[in-house]
Formats: sequence, structure tokens, C-alpha cells
Amino acid sequence: MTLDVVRRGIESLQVEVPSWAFGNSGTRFKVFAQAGVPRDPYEKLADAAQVHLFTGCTRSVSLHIPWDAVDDYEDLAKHAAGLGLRIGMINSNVFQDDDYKLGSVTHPDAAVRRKALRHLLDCVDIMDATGSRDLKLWFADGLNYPGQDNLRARQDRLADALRAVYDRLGAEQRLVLEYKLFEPAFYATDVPDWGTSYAHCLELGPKARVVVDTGHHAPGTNIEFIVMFLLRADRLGAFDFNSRFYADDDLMVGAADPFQLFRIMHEVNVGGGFAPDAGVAFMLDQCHNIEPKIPGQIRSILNIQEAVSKALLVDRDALAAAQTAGDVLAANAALMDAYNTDVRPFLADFREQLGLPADPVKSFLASGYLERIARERVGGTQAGWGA
Ligand code: PSV
Ligand code: MN
Repeated sequence: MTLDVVRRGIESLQVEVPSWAFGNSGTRFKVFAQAGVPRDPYEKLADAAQVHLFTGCTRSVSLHIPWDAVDDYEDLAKHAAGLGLRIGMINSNVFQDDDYKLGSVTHPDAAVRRKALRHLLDCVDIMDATGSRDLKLWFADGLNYPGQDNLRARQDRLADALRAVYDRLGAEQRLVLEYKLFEPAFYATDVPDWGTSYAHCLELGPKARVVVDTGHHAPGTNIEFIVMFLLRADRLGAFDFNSRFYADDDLMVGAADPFQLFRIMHEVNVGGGFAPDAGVAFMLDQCHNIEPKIPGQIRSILNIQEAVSKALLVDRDALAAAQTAGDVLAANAALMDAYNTDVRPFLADFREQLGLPADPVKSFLASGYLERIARERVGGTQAGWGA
């Protein structure tokens, strides 16, 4: 019975992959190039299709504009469909242009604000062409020094831009607003936390929701509390999954703290966030700087499946009974029993029942795909973080 719940949950779980995970990436110290890295968005989709082929659960791909700019987005969407994929979220980028040194939609100069807004509206045009539902907004806007700009005026400018984007959305489209504590601004960020994002979303209306990027909090933040709160308020729009040890490390989800991932997934389950009509988009926002990229994405999917399975295994009746009785130890044990279960054998069985490999990383590595792209993708310019 419980295993059926886990099986159904895993069968219906879809996680979006980011186009940028397949390009070269690094830190501000060094980008290490890898052989066979895609040279354009079409090749990124080909790599994303491999993740789906071996896991069966990554049907959609997030684009980042202009990193994935093409002349014809309908053609790109058709190409995705031919690979069994669809284009997912459109991630806007108003952080890599000289004009944005002092901000984008919060910049003190109205001409820069107009330019940034134009980009965001162009992204909605792209959504129309690709059939995407969600526009992801993350702003690098902020201040390095106290007094550098007027904090309150920047909130007003942000609200104006968000309103203009919101009003441009189609009936089925949404905007999802991502927050981040710091970086690249070090003193103050204009959307630093979930409360700021939530307040703007509330003001905008029901098509605006919050994105939780698991790497964007201060150490020790109780992320599952935030997830519970946003689900309760029907404002959780999306996850950007990754892991952090120190800052926004963008490591593979579940690598740094699998217990935290389990706790988050448990709150998603309790809050009904896995139901398709809950409108929560699960996606990876990761970079694979030193590990091979496609297996890194596959490994990440397996980490999520393990955490979700454990969350679905929680005996919620026993948990509720212990909570009502004030039985602290039994309540904690109900969670820990599920967390400490080794779900890997069930997952391997489920995969085989679905016609998927029991060990997707091993099967992918044996497929010869990495060797083939290393041979075939010579010449041209490899895609990289920021290109
Ligand atoms: C910012 O750190 C972020 O998490 C945003 O989602 C960006 O779009 C993404 O990283 C790009 O790497
Ligand atoms: Mn993110």
C-alpha cells in the first residue's frame, strides 16, 4: 500500500532541467571546459533529452535568455517536441550587460530601467512562441555600499516593472519571482528573501508566485518552513534545486544535505505541492563545474527521487497521532524511520517496471553518448555560463 503511494508519486514526478547545466561553467576563478559540450541551444536540448531518456522524468527544459537566444523559437520548440521534450520556464537575464552595473529594473536611470523592462517583455513574447507557462525573474540588483542608492525608491521602481510585466502576461501565463540573500550585491539586495518576493506577488495578483532556490538563504535557514508557508498561502511557484555548503554553490541537489532535502519534500507532500494543480514547478538550477554534466543531471534527479520517496513513506497517520498526543519522540521517529529507509532498491524496481534502467547513471555512461559528442562536437564555440 505505502509502496504503491511511493510508486505513483515517483511515476508522476517531473523535474525540469536547465539548459545552462549542459554548458561549460565555473567560478570567478576558472571555467574548466569539457569535451563535447553543446555549441548551441539545439545541442543543449539533445543533451537534455538524454537525461529524460535515462530517467523518464525530465520532460521539460528551462531556457535562459539571451544565453539560449535563437532566431526562431517556434522552431526550437518543435525541435524539442521531436526529442520528446518541451520548453519550460523562460529565465530572464538582466544581469550581464554593462548598463546593469547599478541595477536593472531598480536602476536610478529611467533609460536603463526601460531597457531591462523591454527584455522582460521580450521574454513574454518568447513564452508565446514556445508555449511556456512561466517567466522566471531573478534580479542581481542591489547595493555594495550603504547610501549608494535609495532603498525605498528601488522598491518602487521594482514594483512598477513587475506590474508592467504582470499586465502583459496571457491568461495561462505566470511570473515567478526568485529571491537571493546576497551576491552579486554584498550590502543590500532588492529581492533578498521570500518575504519581499511574497509581498510583491501578493500586490501583483494570483499569477505571481515565489521561487525558492534552495541555495539562496543564510546558513541554517529553515527552508521547509518557507515552503510550508508559501504552499499554505498558495504562492509557491517553483523550486530551483541545488545544494550549498557556504553560499550559492550550485552543487548537485541533495549532495550537501540530503536530510534537508527530505524535510523540504515532506512539507511539499503535506502541503499538497506534488498535485499537478498545485502549480509548483520543480526544476534544477545547477552547474557542473568539475563533474561530467549529463551524469551530474541524472544523479541530481536520482537524489530528488530518493528524497521524495522517503517523504512519501512517512506514516502520516502515526505522525499526526503522535503530534496530537504531544509525543515528541514518536513524532520525530515517524519522520526518521522514513528518512532512514533505503529506498534505492524500490526505485530500481520501479524504474525497471517503467522500462527504464535500474541504474540510470551506469546505463548512460555505458551508452557511448559522451564519447560520441566528444568526437562529433569539434569546432564552433562551446556554450558556457553566460553565453
Ligand atoms: C541566481 O543565482 C540564479 O539562481 C538565478 O536563478 C539565475 O537565473 C541562475 O542562478 C543562473 O545561473
Ligand atoms: Mn536560481
